[in-house]
Amino acid sequence: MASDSEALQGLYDKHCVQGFKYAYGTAGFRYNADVLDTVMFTTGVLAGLRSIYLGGKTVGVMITASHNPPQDNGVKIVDPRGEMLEKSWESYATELANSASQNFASFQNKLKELLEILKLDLMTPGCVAVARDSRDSGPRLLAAFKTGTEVLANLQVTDHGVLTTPQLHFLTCKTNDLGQGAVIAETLYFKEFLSAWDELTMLCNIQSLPYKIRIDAANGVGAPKVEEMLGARSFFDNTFTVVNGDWKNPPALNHLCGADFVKTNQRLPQGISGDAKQGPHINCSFDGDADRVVFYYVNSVGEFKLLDGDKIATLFAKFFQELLQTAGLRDELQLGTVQTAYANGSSTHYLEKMLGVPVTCTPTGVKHLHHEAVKFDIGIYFEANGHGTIVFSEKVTELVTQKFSDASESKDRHNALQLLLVFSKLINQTVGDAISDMLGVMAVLSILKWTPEQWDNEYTDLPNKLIKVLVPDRTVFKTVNAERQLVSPVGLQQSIDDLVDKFDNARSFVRASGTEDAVRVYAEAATRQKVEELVTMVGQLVE
Ligand code: NG1
Ligand code: ZN
Repeated sequence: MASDSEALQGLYDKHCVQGFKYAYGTAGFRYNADVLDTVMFTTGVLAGLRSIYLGGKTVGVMITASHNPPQDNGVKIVDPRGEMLEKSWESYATELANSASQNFASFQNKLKELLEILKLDLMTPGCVAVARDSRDSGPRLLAAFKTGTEVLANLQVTDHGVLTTPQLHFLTCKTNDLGQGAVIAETLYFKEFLSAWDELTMLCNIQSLPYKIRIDAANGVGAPKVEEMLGARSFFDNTFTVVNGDWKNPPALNHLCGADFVKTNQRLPQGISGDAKQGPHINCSFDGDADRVVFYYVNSVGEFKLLDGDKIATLFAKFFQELLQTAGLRDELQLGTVQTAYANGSSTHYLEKMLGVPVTCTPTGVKHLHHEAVKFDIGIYFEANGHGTIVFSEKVTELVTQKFSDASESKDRHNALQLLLVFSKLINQTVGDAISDMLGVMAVLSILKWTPEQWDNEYTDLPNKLIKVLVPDRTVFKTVNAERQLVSPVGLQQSIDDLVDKFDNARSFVRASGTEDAVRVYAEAATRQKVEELVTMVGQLVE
């Protein structure tokens, strides 16, 4: 405890260094691990304050840099229901970090100011749950974080060790649901999703997966977790293989593998071959903290075919629409999808025009998508990179339960109603979750009896390309209209539009990354060659 100045300075001096300027970005603070000690310390303080502000509810903290290279790390705060930190607190987090990065006096003043604005007392009890991914900077940064929590006198800190990001979100939510005294451990996560899987396979009479699945775990924390989880059920015996599972070798993390590598390069990761002798199978890749998943296969003529976040969203949309129809709830429950500007134009067209499912477009970052998705009764949101989930409103459970008690309903209808409930348990509703999403997709494919090709054939992606352009100052790139139009630098959008007009079926937009010091340029066009041309030309305009 550090209510007096000297003790506070003692804690500050242990980890804080001066000179770096931080900003809470798309997914919290994320930088090279060497510059993170100060912000880890202040995040310890801030997470504690957030818990006190919320009446002692447990606030989660995840130390990870997801798909970024091994030398990076990061930290983000998770609110009590498992959702991302409330927006107004992102500024407090940034201000506190930057004050500490100036000197001790600034930090002390900023802390005092925050306590006054928020009307908080450092003596009030609070709870924080923390976990980290497999990066080698994790333990050092965790220590800085824990020292930060010591600034608060009565803060209970639960260290969950090494977890996937969605496990931490889930456990944070469960801790608050179950209340004081409940034993909250990782086993709860495995139990919850495995029971839903058991229920689903029993209900649909699924004895085994229709084909084998190869999981590229990006040499990250997803590897031991998915092995432990699926290993607990004989159902999965001989049906899954984990490749790139070397999570104890941090330099291998995300290197030539993982969801981001596969999506960005549109090719197979290291360790997975397109060999036809493998027998029927599907592949998927997690990212470094297992909150993203993309699927892929190699077709009969040897082409790599990606089934990304858009394909996952459309698969679920089609499935849930039919389920609602069979359940007799199509008019009563609103199904909708949420995408970002990076969603392939063909997927948006398929959802809106072929399925008739509404699509909302939001800025990049799951916090924006989640916020819109909860406005639907069944809200499906996925970023094209494979980060997403499905959220179910309370009305779903209420209506299903009500209809379920009506004995006059047919057997098919009963089954559909039950399936709706089971899916709401199989899906990790708190945040995108590679393991839970993977099981959700495998469940749908098993029920529909679809091969990867059948899934893929629902619509054809427009050729697309995403590139990074390094610029002297990315903050000058400002956008509106869910990031689809630039308002600064003045005139640039007009030049992009003029270029796009010269191509058929084309689209392109530019925005500053929230997680890397670069500007991203996305383009779609009618052919691969045209998209290469367009993206290169727009890239040149940006430079
Ligand atoms: P930025 O760097 O802001 O584009 C990237 C991803 C986001 C999201 C965050 C958080 C793309 C184009 N952007 O954000 O979708 O996943 O990282 O990890 O994939
Ligand atoms: Zn991630």
